[in-house]
Amino acid sequence: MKTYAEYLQMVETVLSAQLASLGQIPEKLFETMDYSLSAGGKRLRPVLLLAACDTLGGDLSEALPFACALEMIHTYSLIHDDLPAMDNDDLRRGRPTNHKVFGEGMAILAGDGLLSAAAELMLRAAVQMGDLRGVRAAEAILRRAGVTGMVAGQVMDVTGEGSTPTLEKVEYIHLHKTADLLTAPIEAGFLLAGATDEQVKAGCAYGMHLGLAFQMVDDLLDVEGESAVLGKSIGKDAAAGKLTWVAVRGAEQTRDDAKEQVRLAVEAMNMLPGETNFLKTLAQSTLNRVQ
Ligand code: GRG
Repeated sequence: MKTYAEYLQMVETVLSAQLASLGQIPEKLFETMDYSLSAGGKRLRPVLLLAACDTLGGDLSEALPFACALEMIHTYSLIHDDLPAMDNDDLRRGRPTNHKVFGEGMAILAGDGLLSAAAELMLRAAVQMGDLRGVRAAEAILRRAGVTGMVAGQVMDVTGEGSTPTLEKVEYIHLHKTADLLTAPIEAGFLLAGATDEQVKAGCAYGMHLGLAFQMVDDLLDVEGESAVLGKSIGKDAAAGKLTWVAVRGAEQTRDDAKEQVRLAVEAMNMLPGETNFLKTLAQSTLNRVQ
């Protein structure tokens, strides 16, 4: 197993090059996509994918294109979420948002481009692998990013704005908008490593609990965090009447709920062979994150 910084470095080194490897991308389109893609961020999803694959003894060079593709999908979702028609944000990853720099039309196209590039990269890698592991990993990532996953969660987030917050609605948003895209790397990383169905199931349970905890802490940071450290605006959820965990449960209970989700994530990892300490520690660190 490697450290977080080492997995992150593996991703940073090839991320823009993976995009460029698709061929003759119009210069303006590449610049717009790469502006957000290379802006940093924690790279949590690709790091999770590499670590999950490593945990079960998989081949990291096979997993790398899938890790990059997942970060492209995450970046597209941030670009589209920041648009005036959605969250209308000016600041992301410490930089002006994509549409502020390139205009709304190009920001929409950059998101479209990143999503389709991700699918193309994963399927190209799957063809090269020549067995079904890559296809299954691509399917898992696209499913969790898609119309029963992140997009479904975002729809509830957008349409629920201003409505009465209920636990049922907020749980649906957290599970799909956030937890699905944090489960995707574990599911895909395990599939690439040739995991059994039972192992994939335990990995998905870990991802779901980690994702719920991550979003609970995100909701807390929107109330209590620092914009300069987070690299994005804060205080917007309550102002926009967003359905958040804090709105339903209050800050104190949200902290306890997040702790419980982390406990369940760690418990799910206990059922697995291999060096699971990295994933356990990462789940625990979610509770203290300030970014
Ligand atoms: C546009 C279909 C569509 C979905 C958008 C990403 C998203 C869904 C909404 C952004 C707002 C939000 C709070 C999403 C929940 C997931 C989340 C906390 C995203 C931010 O992820 P980080 O903290 O960001 O991993 P970095 O910049 O570190 O990658």
